Amino acid sequence: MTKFFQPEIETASREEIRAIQNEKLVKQVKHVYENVKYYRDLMDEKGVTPDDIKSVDDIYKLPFLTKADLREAYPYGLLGTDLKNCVRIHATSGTTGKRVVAFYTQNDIELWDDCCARAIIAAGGSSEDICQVAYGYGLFTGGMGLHGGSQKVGCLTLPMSSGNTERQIEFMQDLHSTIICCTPSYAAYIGETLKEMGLTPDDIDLKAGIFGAEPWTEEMRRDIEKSLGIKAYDIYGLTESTGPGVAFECEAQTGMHINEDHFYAEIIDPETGEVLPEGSKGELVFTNLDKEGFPLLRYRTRDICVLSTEKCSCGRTLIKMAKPMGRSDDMLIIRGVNVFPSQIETVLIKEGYSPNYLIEVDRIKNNDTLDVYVELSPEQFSDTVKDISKNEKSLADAIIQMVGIKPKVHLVAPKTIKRSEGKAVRVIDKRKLHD
Ligand code: DLL
Repeated sequence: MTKFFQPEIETASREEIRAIQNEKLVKQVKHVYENVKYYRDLMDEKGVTPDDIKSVDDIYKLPFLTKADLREAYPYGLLGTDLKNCVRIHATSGTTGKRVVAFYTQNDIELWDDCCARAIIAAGGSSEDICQVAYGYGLFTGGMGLHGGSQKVGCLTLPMSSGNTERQIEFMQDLHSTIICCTPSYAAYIGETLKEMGLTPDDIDLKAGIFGAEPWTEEMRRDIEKSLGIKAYDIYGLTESTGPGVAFECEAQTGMHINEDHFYAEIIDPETGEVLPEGSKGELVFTNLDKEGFPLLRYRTRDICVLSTEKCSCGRTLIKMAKPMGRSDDMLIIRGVNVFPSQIETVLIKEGYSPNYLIEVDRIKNNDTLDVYVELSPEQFSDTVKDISKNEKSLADAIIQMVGIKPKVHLVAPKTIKRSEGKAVRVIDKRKLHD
């Protein structure tokens, strides 16, 4: 079985990768300077010219782009080529403000498909596989991205999109799907539905899942692997950079290899913007090295993670990023303490609860409150009221240990928390309503 989709890149020496990046960056900066007025103005303001960028060592000289820039330049201000050369757009859902619209030329789509094909092969996929794509299709990049990768590998591709969960399982059984691609929260829901339909992992042929688009914990990974009888692989990406496939996990399951021939990654201090050395935790910044439609340079993702060039047992030399445990703007500050929803998820699953939960933050009489609603399984629900309140207390204690502040835990009846077919909504911050 082929282990790599493009071994010449995936296993190139670090020097070769660096040489490719240097060459592409110099070309891309020149191109952007000449063609994207918005970015040229930022460079002029900073007093940088394309001649100042001779290799990736000079990248720190370039200005950053932020989500605010994307909003200001919406929709065409950061376009890198004539609109007539573009063949597709994708967009973010725009729940946190104006949506981001990204443009793709035919070449951009080809390279994006390659990135997703690398991810599918790394998850053990081949042209023998039947790949069920249950990410949403449409403006969201998940469906079309994995779809393109799956076809490139030569898998039989099932463009299911998300939702209609029982039908997903019927197709899975009838067509013998071997790979599923969807968000981790939807994978958990599919696992739950499988059980409710009276089926077990032995009744389906899935062997691998490629899950991303939202933060998920190692505990959740184990839960999904068990409920579907598969190996679960992480995949990362963002609309601004292209979509899924910016980075992907291999069999080592210890972080995601970044497709460095297309995306140059940096970790910066989110406060000062200073580039941090390898191994430091900070904000991930990406430069599109060869994107034509939407060539963003030094885009601040707000995702917090760590990079590592440590040798990987899979043989790939591409740098690895750790699982991002949320965006800097997902971080809740409750009574002055930083809390990531993923920390609470880790505790819940470790304590034997389901990944169906909702965190509600509010401010009452100037005091922040933290309520965690956790759904019980039907077996857990049959406990007595006394047991349930004892369990609420012990779960609250476990959460204090992890995050340092006391929540009010509510163990609620099965099926009372809304299931996710795409990106799960884990937090309701009511304080924002009062502001
Ligand atoms: O979520 C692209 C995607 C689709 C990735 C399918 C993987 C699979 P956006 O909707 O623009 O694009 O959201 C991008 O989602 O900045 C991260 O905060 C988060 N994210 C994406 N993948 C992961 C992951 C798609 N594997 C934003 N782990 C990113 C944690 C992730 N967070």
